Amino acid sequence: MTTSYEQEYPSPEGKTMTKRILLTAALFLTTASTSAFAENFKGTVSDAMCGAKHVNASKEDMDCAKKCVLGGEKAVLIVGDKTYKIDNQDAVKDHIGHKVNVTGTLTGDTIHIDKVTM
Ligand SMILES: [Cu+2]
Repeated sequence: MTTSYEQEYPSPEGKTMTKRILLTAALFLTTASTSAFAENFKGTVSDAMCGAKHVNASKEDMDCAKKCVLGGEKAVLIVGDKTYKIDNQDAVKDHIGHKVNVTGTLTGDTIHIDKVTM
């Protein structure tokens, strides 16, 4: 009576759940080991079209950068001679053209911003 013998053991649902917990733990470990630490960046928020042209953050620069971003350009962060893309554009929408201190996580050439201060 193979059928009744199997029924005394944990149901298939039980096994699936254990697998799911293990999978979740594996995913968590992977995420934890690959995610970078938050870093500080000191730079100028500009737009993707003008880029480093607005690095001085003069009134003209701010006006132009704002116009460009409102016109659909993506905001970028200029740090030294590097231009970083910004993952969460909303974080800098009030700082277009400003010199800022940014705390965020860099992945490739894109920063996900946690905090912006002036
Ligand atoms: Cu511009």
